Amino acid sequence: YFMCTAVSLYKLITILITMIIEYLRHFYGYHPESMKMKKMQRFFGLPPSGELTKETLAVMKKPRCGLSDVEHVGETVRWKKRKISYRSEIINKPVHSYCWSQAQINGEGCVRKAWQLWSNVTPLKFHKRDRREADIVISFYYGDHKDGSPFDGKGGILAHAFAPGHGIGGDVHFDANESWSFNSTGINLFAVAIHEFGHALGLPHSPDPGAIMYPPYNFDPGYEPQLSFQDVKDIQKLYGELTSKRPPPKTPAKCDPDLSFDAVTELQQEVLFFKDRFMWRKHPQFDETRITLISSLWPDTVPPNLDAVYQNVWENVILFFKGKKRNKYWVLRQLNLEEGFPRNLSTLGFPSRIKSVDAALHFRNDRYTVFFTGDECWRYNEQQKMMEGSPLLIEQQWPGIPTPLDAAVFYNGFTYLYSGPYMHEYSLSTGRLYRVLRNNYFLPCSNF
Ligand SMILES: [Ca+2]
Ligand SMILES: [Ca+2]
Ligand SMILES: [Ca+2]
Ligand SMILES: [Zn+2]
Ligand SMILES: [Zn+2]
Repeated sequence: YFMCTAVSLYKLITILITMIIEYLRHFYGYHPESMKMKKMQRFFGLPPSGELTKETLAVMKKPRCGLSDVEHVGETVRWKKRKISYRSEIINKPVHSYCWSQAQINGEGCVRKAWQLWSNVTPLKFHKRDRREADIVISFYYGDHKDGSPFDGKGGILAHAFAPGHGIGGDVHFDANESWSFNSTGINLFAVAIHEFGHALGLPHSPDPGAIMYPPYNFDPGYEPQLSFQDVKDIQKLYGELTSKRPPPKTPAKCDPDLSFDAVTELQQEVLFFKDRFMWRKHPQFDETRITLISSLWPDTVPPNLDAVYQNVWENVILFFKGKKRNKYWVLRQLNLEEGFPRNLSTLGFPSRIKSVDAALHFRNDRYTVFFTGDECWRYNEQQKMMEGSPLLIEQQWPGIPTPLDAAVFYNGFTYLYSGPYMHEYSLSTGRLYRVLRNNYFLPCSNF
């Protein structure tokens, strides 16, 4: 009897201790790491699960700027003058130093060109000094270079810069171990220079994925690096305005009442909304949706300004369409492009008059896909890999939708067809139109 009591007492105490620990863990930290992770996931437009998912790891491993993104401490400092000098000091002469001598970009060195982007929109003037002391010293360094932030060899951190100030203030360091280039073969020096120069002028990182001050490296061969609307706004706050001839590109906003989508698709449990170079990811477990770059999930393989996207669950692939001039489609398994792609649209069985598709709707259970082109829709049999019969009129299937469509998706047991700033909700079985909603219905309007 005594033994029995002792055992249950012991058990009881163990249970109590476990409960206390759980309680403490719940309220304090346990999760300082996971909180940090969530913060980071939010910053990069990932579902904020707080867990180190494969995708989170991929984002963390992306080449990037060495300055911290999430915590920006202290006041912003700026240069208290308009004429700023710089000097390019190429210690150890990395092979890539040809940037400085060769006139690669618009007949100028890429450094000069990068400064120009900032001086185009502010009253700032930058001039190069070869010998005398300069405000901003630009150098290439290998590994530890005695400023407390050693470089990490090829990949990872690409560069860092110091906020305006004396001495090392304003200086810009590039990791000499990177394979710097002017195109997309290595790391594009021009793109990184514009970003680092922003720091040298006092700008922190921006959570706007369209901004040059967004921390991960995201050079897109089809998109010439330039300041975004947000970059211009931020730098002008520090130094004042200078009206530029060309308005800077604005990152699409989900609160914009005129917002339309290029494409919408399901992907596992998520719904992805594509627009230009960007996308929003709607995860059923999280209310928050943040904008992110398409290239943050599918690096380099998927082009911007897509026509249509759908996931084929049976074959575990996702298909991207982009037409008019290119008239192609891409098939990705996991995050990798399948061999032989992109392929011509006609290989799916479209007649030659069809140069592009407006939207695609994949019927998972019946294993076919409907493609929308103008006021017609085509039924593609995914099992037999062939187009079924001739096209039908969209209005016969889904009455009330203005054509051409922008996008189409199944979600929560409904069919959603997008046209302009509106989304049309249809019954899955009868095809009856239930509601006409704003495009951001699934992307609650809050900042980003
Ligand atoms: Ca590096
Ligand atoms: Ca300096
Ligand atoms: Ca479209
Ligand atoms: Zn940075
Ligand atoms: Zn350094």
